[in-house]
Amino acid sequence: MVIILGLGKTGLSCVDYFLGRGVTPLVMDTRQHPPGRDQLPAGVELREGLDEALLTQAHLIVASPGIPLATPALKAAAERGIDIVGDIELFVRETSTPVIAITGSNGKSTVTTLVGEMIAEAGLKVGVGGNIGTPALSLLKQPMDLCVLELSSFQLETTHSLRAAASVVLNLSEDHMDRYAGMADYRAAKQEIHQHSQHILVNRDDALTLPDVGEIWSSFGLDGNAYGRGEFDGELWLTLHGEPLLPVSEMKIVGAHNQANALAAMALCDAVGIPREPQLAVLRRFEGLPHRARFVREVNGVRWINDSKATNVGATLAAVAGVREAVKGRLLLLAGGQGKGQDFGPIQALLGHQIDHMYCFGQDAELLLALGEQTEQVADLDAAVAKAALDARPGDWVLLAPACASLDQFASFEARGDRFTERVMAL
Ligand code: LK4
Repeated sequence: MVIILGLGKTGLSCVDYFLGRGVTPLVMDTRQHPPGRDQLPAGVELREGLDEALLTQAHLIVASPGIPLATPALKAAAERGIDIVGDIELFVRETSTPVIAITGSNGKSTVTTLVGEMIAEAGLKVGVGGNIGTPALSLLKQPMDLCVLELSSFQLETTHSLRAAASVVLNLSEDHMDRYAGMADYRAAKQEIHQHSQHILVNRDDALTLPDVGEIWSSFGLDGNAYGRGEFDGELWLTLHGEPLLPVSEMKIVGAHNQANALAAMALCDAVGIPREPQLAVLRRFEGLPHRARFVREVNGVRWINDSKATNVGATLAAVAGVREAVKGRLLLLAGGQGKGQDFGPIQALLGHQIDHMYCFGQDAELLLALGEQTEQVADLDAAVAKAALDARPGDWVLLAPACASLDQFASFEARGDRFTERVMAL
């Protein structure tokens, strides 16, 4: 018996995978109305709650990244020697396509998208998926020369057979402290990506990205070494071993963090033999991801920016650093949701300096409210938009970069960003 734990888009891709191999799985989900239940094929049973007696009889359990392995029923199954895997493990067991594997606390969707576009631009067939967009198992339906996977720490916890052609941990900052015992534990989950990798790429500006075992293939960073940066004719360039590759002024995505993302994408493409020209063509045209530092609208001289994808403190810091220089007036930040046990200290350090005022909403609003004088609590995101619109003066910018997961109030950060955009367009 195969049990799929957790439905949603990924759970459905697992159901589809097993049905295609003549196995009818059983689906369990702790939620009363799990997303995707209306698309469940006829004949596949969905049970509410985790039935420990059944779980401990399974031959294979496929666990959703949304369900902790520390859940008692799963621990009981693991203790009985039952194989517990994730959808990524099933995918890598099945495919012979070389995989470029990307993780990190921030930037992974951007780098995954860049690498995917660079490979396509080089004329190769590429599959892009994992934690971004398409579940990995759905990629098996298309012909692929190369595959680019964005992997979360939760996905890596249930993946053991990955042998990446190239792998990277882009950076590490606090996130998911509600699911990990501490940073060491979180880092250990991420480092699994390098097991048996053919090209290990590290961020030389972030010591936590260095592997404990395995040989480093190359590094990226903001200085002049390896994949790095340098000045030529008074302009900042992306470089390789000090040789100029592209002036950063030719890229549409801005900020040091995006220059690091661009360097990482080029390094990963070099590792698998993608030529430079298609890499540069993509870097010149890429405008950034939806919900990632996206300009929504200017109303009465006030600019509104959507960075709903900022689901942790590190992402909020990058968003603030990315826009601050361009802001002539004040920067008003909308933040809140599920803090996941993070330390909000780094945001406190910017209050009254880079961040002039913060509107706090959602589950952990009070933790944010307590950071300083320049904070106020509002009922929800709609109220935050309404209040900021009243307060803002010409020259001010309003930034949604919540530093929190959205799941207390929204289906996803995308739904949160869509709602923000809708409210701003209605002003
Ligand atoms: N059985 C079961 C079962 C019960 C409950 C499965 C799944 C759930 C809850 O659903 C989740 C779906 C996606 C829980 C998640 C999840 C994704 C928990 C955590 C993640 S995540 O950490 O990969 N991504 C969130 C984050 O980075 O905080 C994204 C948050 C957001 O979109 O705002």
